[in-house]
Amino acid sequence: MKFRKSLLAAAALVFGLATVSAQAADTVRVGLVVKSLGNGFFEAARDGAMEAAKELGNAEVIYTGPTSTTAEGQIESINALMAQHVDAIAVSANDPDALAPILKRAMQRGIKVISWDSGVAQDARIVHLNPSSNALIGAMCIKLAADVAGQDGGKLAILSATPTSSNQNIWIDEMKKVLPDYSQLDLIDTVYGDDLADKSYRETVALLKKYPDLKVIVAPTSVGIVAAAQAVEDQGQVGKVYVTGLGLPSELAGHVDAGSVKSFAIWNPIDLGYSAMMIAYKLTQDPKETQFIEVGRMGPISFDADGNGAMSDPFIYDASNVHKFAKIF
Ligand code: RAM
Repeated sequence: MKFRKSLLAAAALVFGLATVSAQAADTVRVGLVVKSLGNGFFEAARDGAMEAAKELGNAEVIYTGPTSTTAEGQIESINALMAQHVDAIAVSANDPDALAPILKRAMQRGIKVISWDSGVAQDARIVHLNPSSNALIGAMCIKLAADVAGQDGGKLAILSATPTSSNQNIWIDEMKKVLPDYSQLDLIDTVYGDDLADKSYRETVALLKKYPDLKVIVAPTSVGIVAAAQAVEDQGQVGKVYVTGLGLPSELAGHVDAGSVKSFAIWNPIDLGYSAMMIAYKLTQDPKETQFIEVGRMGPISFDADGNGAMSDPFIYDASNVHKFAKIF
């Protein structure tokens, strides 16, 4: 920031640019790197980050990411942000390890790096913001599956995002921890749709063909859950196979109406983007405060010794409330 400020001051002197204000140079620029562009979940998070920037007054969000959910694409986005001399980077990672070298380089250059939603290796960021307690998210997904499967239970499959998404992998581990408490549920497969609508759809159709007695698909991804619901409807399996997991009310209301989804969960993605932006900004102002960060309207968020913090609890949506929340995110 200081370097940019002196460069701008020099430019003002040399070229007589009296209008280059100190305020513009003081703007804190935060690169918000998402798993991929075109994902409604991240677009809602972007809106929250922009709200935080407005509230802060001297902050700017640079929303970026690859068109597909690859680590390579994210490395390109991060390189571009470094070339723009941003002050902070807040990333939801497609791969915790592949991004580590470039993020460490960014930190060596003074850029404050955090991860949010999907974490990176601990030494490649200052803190990581989980949307909620990972154990709670995993337990909630299985509880929703058990509820919809009823007393008789049945076969369960998981449709995840990419195999290297740290958030989905942690949630799946948490699901497996509670599954022994649900003897009526039988986890028979885990497949990956890579947070691509068409691949998630194809993987679901393949699951339906491979396991004719499948009862529930748990998709802990907002892209996967929509594709799975659509596939169940298109294959004429409504009422026989149910889809649950994590998704956006705005993208699932129609599928709740269609009956392929009875209930699902999510935290507020607008709040998550807002919080990530606030935390990244605060670290540029007070880099030593990494344990207890004031996050505007969300209140304080505390981070443990490993730098992990959680925002808030997920909320459950069903026919009674999905249309109301569909107007928000
Ligand atoms: C997708 C992404 C994101 C996840 C949500 C629930 O949009 O995989 O990382 O948090 O689903």
